[in-house]
Amino acid sequence: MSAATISRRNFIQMGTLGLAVHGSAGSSAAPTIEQLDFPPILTPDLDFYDVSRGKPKPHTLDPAAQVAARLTAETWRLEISADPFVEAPHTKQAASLEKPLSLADGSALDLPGLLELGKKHEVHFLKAMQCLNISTPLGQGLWTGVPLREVLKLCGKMDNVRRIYFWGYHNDDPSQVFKSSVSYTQCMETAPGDLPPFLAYRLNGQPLSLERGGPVRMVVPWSHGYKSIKWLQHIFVTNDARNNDTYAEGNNDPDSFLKTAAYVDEGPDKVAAGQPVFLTGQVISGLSGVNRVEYWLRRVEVGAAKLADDAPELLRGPWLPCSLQAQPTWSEVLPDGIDPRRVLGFDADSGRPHSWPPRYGMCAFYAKLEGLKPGSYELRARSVDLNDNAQPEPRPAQKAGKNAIQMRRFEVVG
Ligand SMILES: Nc1nc2c(c(=O)[nH]1)N[C@H]1C(S)=C(S)[C@@H](COP(=O)(O)O)O[C@H]1N2
Ligand SMILES: [Mo]
Repeated sequence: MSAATISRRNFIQMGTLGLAVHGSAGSSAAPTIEQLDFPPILTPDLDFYDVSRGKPKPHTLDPAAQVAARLTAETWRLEISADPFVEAPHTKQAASLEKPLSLADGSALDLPGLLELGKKHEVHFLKAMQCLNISTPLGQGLWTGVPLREVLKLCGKMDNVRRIYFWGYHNDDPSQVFKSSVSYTQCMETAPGDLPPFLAYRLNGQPLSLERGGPVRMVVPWSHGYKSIKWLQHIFVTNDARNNDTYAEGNNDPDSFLKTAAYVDEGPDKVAAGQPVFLTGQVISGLSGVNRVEYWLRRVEVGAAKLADDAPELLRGPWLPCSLQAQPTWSEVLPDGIDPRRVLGFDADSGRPHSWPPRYGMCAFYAKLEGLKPGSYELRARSVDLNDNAQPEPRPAQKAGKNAIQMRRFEVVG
């Protein structure tokens, strides 16, 4: 990255997810708002920050091993089976499927079969991928696939099904299974204009890479990343109504929705007096939407202790408004052949999202601070949702999703 970069992240992907300023390295001219170069609305497939458990990672397998693991477009198969589990008092009858899909009898679904379903039922959805336990968004993509309920209908009549589990390739080692689930209702019924869980086979208009969970990955639009199982190979219906997602083992809330939250980019430690300071970051629209993003600048002594998110001083502010990145021209941003009017969460007439940023999506925010006197400062940003809850409210429990107020320190030198 050039020396003119004014903001960057810890991640390797900082070139695409972070924010940079155009200009020649070493130039002493202060950057302007027009020079802020926001990360792309659609993160390129291979630029997502990767969160993958287990070994070996599918994308490190050699071509023959990828074929053996059924991780290529030609060899991919999906099995769907029913859980025989019964246990009094909550599960008296076992789940059943009229026509399970199995490798053994040759009925497992292949990719052409899934794409055929797509001709009738295909959905497109713009989603920010955000890990419940990582305090930086992983990327945002335009995901294309088939609703889970349409795939389950291939199995005929289902009885006594209360949850649907799914997991992917795990090197045949049961201890490596990373599984997640949705309830029967979440799978089968979606409010008009709302978003069903779906089996994604394209990202940003291209086949999903193996790195990103291809050939086929689950996408659960409203949730953190742990529901969006990569390298999908198994669906398992059960009458055990409890949520036994692998992620629940880490004390995480396995029913959590994405949280509305502002995430702050890093910036320079020192700024020359007289130069403006830019605050930039990304704001994710969770279940409760985004009303606005605000910042608070606090003058501090060097080495001052960190303030709690509910410290009276912090709540008092003053919190001042940030600007949101302008909405793009969607026909220019979306992949060829994808009509914005057909993207879920977008208006069928105007082709613009029902909100900005779109629900479960994200956009950049920024503020320009000028005239700061020499000294040490802390700069914080927070979102305020459509219910008027300022971050980290209404869900300050971080195991329901990381949304602590983020802070950057810097020094203005005279
Ligand atoms: N099979 C499988 N799917 C998985 C995971 C995994 O470890 N294995 N990690 C999950 C978690 S916790 C997150 S946050 C997202 C990250 O998605 P990404 O790597 O595409 O950014 O993938 C999810 N899907
Ligand atoms: Mo995650």
